[in-house]
Amino acid sequence: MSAYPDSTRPLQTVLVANRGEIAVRVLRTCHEQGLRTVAVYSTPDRSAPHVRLADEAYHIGPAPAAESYLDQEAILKVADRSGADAIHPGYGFLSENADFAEACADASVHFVGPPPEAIRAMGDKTAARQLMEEAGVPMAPGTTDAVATTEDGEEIAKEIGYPVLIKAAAGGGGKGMRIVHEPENFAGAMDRAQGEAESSFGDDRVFIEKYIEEPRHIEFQILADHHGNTIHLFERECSIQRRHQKVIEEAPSSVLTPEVRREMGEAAVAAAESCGYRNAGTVEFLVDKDLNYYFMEMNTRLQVEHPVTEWVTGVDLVAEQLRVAQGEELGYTTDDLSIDGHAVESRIYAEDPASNFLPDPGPLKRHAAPSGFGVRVDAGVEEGGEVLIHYDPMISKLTTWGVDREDAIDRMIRALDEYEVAGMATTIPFCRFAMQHEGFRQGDFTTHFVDEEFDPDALHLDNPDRDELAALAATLYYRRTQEEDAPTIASTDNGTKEISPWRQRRRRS
Ligand code: MV4
Repeated sequence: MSAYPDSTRPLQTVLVANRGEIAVRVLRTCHEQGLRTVAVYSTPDRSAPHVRLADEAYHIGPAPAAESYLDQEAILKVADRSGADAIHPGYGFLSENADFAEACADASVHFVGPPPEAIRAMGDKTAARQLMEEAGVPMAPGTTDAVATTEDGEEIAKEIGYPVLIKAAAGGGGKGMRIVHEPENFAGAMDRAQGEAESSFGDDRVFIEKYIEEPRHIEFQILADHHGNTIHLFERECSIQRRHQKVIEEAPSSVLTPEVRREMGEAAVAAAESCGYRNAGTVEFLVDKDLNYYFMEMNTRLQVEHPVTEWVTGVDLVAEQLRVAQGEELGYTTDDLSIDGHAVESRIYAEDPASNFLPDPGPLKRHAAPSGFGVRVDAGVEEGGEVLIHYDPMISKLTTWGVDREDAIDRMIRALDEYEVAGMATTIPFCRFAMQHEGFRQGDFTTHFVDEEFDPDALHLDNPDRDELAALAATLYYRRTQEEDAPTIASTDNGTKEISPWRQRRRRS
């Protein structure tokens, strides 16, 4: 039996059960609220930014997450020793672990997240589809139960009409998914989907949905308190991703009309209410070109891309999570909020976009992040630190705000140009590519953008480092060949200054 902590007692000490940028982000709001903070860390994270930022820090184990950031007992022991009355799980790690949320309750510590029952319901995608059906939330045609046999599956696929998608009931984030275009491929695909589901989740149940061909991924931010108030904070557009890893997000979506936004927002609130949701969460939809929308899944955590929502609503989502956790009422509705301007996020990963986004972790020799009006950087590593191979290779999230979408994108390009990283390849060139891509700038793209539009060769054409490399090469050449042949960079015969052709390249016409 879970003994929920007294939700009317104000929080005093928050343990952040995470690392990297999200731990830093949560700690910052805690400190603004006057809360005492406790960090936990693995051996290679001993001098990481989140450790130094917290009031206290406790070692919980070696590098492997299973022996540190996923070690429930070790984390609960720290909560006990440090007197923490709440645990913020961030995203990833234990954030969507219903057993951990329950263990927190048993230890009379607030889990800053939804009740275990809501995590469980949304973690099982067939259970989620059943709840959505009852709540009247639109879904792609398909089954609300696991498919029992291949024959049943073939029957259902025929009814729905091809192409169909076979998904793992215990899945999410794209694991164990198979697209089937032709009836003769169904049996084999179902077999492989079940095998992958079994080996990934220890649960071979699969279900079937109509495959939506060229969708956009649009998700709604939810907040729910313990007094029956559930609201949404509008949407984020997250279609620019590769292999189910988002790279660029924005708020609001440039395709939703006010009417569709209101309708989808109401559907998202109904989805959250259907599972007794509390705290911050996200309802994901697929949206087709005619703006039909279909429930995809609900993420029962604070999301990586939450800053774009914070930019356009002015709401600190972590502060709201903490307020709700200590039993306060939200005190406002969606109607009290409005969308102010536009925000874009570029995820800066230690990955090489020229080599199929291969992770490139290691020491961060230089890290000079951009700043200035409308620029926010949430970084989890710093210069002199290291992007560790054991965890997610994200260096930072760069978000920009603008009065409108074009303004936010132009500011993003400026910020990407200022961003200096040395020691590893990063996704900065990819993000610049996207920001300058005509289709992206027009808002004309789907989840297939990276696969269909991104050509790694295009990176070399517009890399500001190229200016510096060219200047360096010219200087070296000049020194070696001596005097006579001095290259004439950025000057003309009559001595008047001219903009270097390298710089001109970067200017958008
Ligand atoms: C879909 C779909 C098309 N039709 N469902 C991907 C992750 C998992 N959450 C579900 N996913 C999808 N479900 C139907 N009925 C296409 C995807 C999908 C996708 C969705 C959002 C963003 C990127 C994606 C990339 C590939 C597939």
